[in-house]
Amino acid sequence: MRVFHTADSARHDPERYLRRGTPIPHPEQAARYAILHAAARDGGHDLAAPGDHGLDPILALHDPGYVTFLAEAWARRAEMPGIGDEILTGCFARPQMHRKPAGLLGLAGLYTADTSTPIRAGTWAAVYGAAQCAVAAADAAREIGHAYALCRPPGHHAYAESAGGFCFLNNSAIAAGRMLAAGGGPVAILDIDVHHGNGTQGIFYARADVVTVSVHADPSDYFPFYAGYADETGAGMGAGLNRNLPLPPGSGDAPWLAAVEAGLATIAAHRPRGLVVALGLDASADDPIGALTVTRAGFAAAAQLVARAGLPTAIVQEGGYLCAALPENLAAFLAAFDAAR
Ligand code: SP5
Ligand code: ZN
Repeated sequence: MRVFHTADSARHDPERYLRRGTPIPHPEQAARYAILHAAARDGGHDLAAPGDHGLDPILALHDPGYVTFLAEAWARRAEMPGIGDEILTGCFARPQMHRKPAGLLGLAGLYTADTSTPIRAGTWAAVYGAAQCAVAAADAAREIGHAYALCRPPGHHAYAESAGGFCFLNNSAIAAGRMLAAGGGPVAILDIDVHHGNGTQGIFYARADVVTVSVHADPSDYFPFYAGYADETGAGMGAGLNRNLPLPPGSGDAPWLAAVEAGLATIAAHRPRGLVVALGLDASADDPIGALTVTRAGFAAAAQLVARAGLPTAIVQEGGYLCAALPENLAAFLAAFDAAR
C-alpha cells in the first residue's frame, strides 16, 4: 500500500481537553502520528511524501474566510492579550447569531463548534499537511488503484466553515473533491469511524455528485449528538444520497460488518468512479473514547469488503486513539486490503 504522510502532522499537539468541564490530556495527540507511521512502516508499506498541491483542493470544499482564519490565527494572537500556547474560546456562535465579527476571539467562536480544536503554533502546518496527504491519496487511487493517507489531525467532523471534534480541514471530503475534479462521475465516501461523519455529511448533503455513508455509534447519547440519525438521507439535489447506519453502543463485529456491507451495497448501486474510506480506528473494543467493540479481525474483514468493491480507493485516517490495539488495527486493515486486491 502506498502511504502518504508528513512529519508536519506532529506539529499540532494539543495538551488539554475539557471533558465535562475538567481538563484532561487531549485524546488526539501528536503521538498518534508516530504510532500510525511506525505501524505502516513495520507493515512493509510504501511510505511517500504527499507533495504540495496548494490551497485549491482545500478551497474546493472549504469557505475561504474559514481557511484564512485557520492559516492566520496564530500570527494574529497578539489580538488576544494574555493568551498562552493556544487560541481557544469558550464562546460559540449559535445558528441564530451568525454575523462575522472583526476580532480574533469572535472569529474563533464563529468558526469552531467546541473546545477540542485549539489553534497552536504548528496547527496550520499540521492541518495543511494532512490535507495534502488526502489529495495525494486521491490522485494515487486514480493512478495506481489505492492508497492510504495518514492524516493527522483528523477531518470528518469539520464542516465547510467550522472546526470541531478534533478536526479542522475535512481530509476525506478533500480527497473526494479531488477525485471528482478528475472527472468521470460521482464518488462515494464510506465512513467507519465510531463517530458519525457529520462534517462530511454536511458538506455534501445537497450535492448530487457524492454519495455519503456513515457507520457509527448511535448519536442519541454520543458525540456528535446533533446529526447521524438514520432519517437523514440528503436534501435537494442530494436527496437519497446520504445514508446513516447508527448502531447501539457496545455493538461488535457482526452488526458492524453487516452495516459496512449494507453501506457498500448502497454505494455500489450508485456506480461511483472512486471511493474514499474514512478510516477511524476508534470503533475498536480497546479505544479509550470509543463506544463499539470491533476486534482486529473485524477491521481486517471490513478491509476485505472494501477492497472487493473493486473501486479506486483512497483510505483516509480519521480517529482512533492511544491504546495497544491502535497500530495493530491499522496494520490489520492495510494488510487485509492488500491481500484482497
Ligand atoms: C475524529 C474523532 O474521532 N473525533 C472525536 C471527537 C470526540 N469528541 C468527544 C470526545 C469525548 C472524549 N472523552 C475523553 C475521555 C478520555 N478518557
Ligand atoms: Zn471518531
